[in-house]
Amino acid sequence: LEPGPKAVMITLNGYACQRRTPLQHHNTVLTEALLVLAENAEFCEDEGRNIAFKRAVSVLKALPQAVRKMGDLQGLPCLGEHSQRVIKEILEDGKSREVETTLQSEQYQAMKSLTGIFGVGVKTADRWFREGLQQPSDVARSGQRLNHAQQAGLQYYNDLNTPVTKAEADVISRIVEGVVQEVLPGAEITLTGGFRRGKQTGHDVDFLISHPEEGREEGLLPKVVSLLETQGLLLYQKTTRNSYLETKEGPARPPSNMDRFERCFSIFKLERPRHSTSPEEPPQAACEESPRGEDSALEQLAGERQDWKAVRVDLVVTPVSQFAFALLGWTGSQLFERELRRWAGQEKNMSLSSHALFDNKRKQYLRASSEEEIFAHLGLEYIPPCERNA
Ligand code: DGT
Ligand code: MG
Repeated sequence: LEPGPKAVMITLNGYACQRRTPLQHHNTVLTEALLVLAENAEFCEDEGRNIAFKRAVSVLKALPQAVRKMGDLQGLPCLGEHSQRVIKEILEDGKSREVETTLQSEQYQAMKSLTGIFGVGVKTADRWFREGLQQPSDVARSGQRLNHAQQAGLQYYNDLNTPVTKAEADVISRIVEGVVQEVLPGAEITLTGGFRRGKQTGHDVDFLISHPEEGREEGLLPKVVSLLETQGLLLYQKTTRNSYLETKEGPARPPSNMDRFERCFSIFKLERPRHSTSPEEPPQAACEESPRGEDSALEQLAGERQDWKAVRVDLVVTPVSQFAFALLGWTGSQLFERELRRWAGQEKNMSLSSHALFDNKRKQYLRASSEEEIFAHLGLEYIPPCERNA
């Protein structure tokens, strides 16, 4: 009897921060479907279900090959009954009824459009939806009271929903670098977020700003922002002050998602390179097809196609003693971060934030000047940024 092809059982660790998750993977049909359900759970404020689907997705992303049959999933962590049901249906029928229904539902579509407005979260979007608003143009017409962020979000809706390219991120890097050097020579900027993980596009551009001498970074951000404003480079900005404090007892509150760095949420006004003369990758290709091009009211809202593009930029200032933690915390992915904190708490009795790592048993902070040291403190194998795409 000929031996059949040997079944190779893949084993994966239970926490995403113990796994290598590349940007490109073999199961996009499955992950895209499950992400719709994750997103829908988020819209319904069902966090448990949202995370469960995202964990399932991250396991599929880490697989070295495409899933072809349910047996391929044997022994894998984080694949709950619901996710398995969806996967089974897609493997058998090519699609999932639940996913199709979700994609077509009025609520899902409205929530997706409305939460796509910068400054609008699930709670606001849900209230608007229940008031009968379904898209940004409805909001504009309805005379809702909007805060400054939301006004900017509406005004630049099309641009802010067009992916930012790596080429655009590089142009912004040079602008930020120049301004930061002018304000404080010797200060350093680092591109973080998805671009540091190797993504070619993103929804925003994230930077850390620091100075090799502790304390020199204080007071830097308002000056940087004001210089950017003077140069007409900002369409919107909101700066929050640093509110981080260390105590002997450890982090004052359980580490939350929001960190306490001095930080500027902004919208840059980025010149579009001219077609013929620019050596840059022209962003036009990405902009031609607006994701909501059918909405003419919005086209008017955004005005004529300008020779600039609105781009979301986050500037975060960190003292050099916290730099490694900030770098790890801002590189993402979001799920990778969440899993790191869960690992620290559940497996190591430690509290990890973008500022520090605290050992709850020994009641002491564990210092680190590189990401490698933080992984070592946590007893984890080092995972480079390009493999943190969980
Ligand atoms: P993108 O921009 O769509 O390509 O995706 P990312 O991965 O760059 O995600 P983004 O820009 O939302 O955030 C970058 C990482 O920074 C993400 O993994 C989570 C983290 N992050 C975002 N906002 C905060 C925050 O307020 N506090 C902390 N500690 N981390 C944050
Ligand atoms: Mg980002």
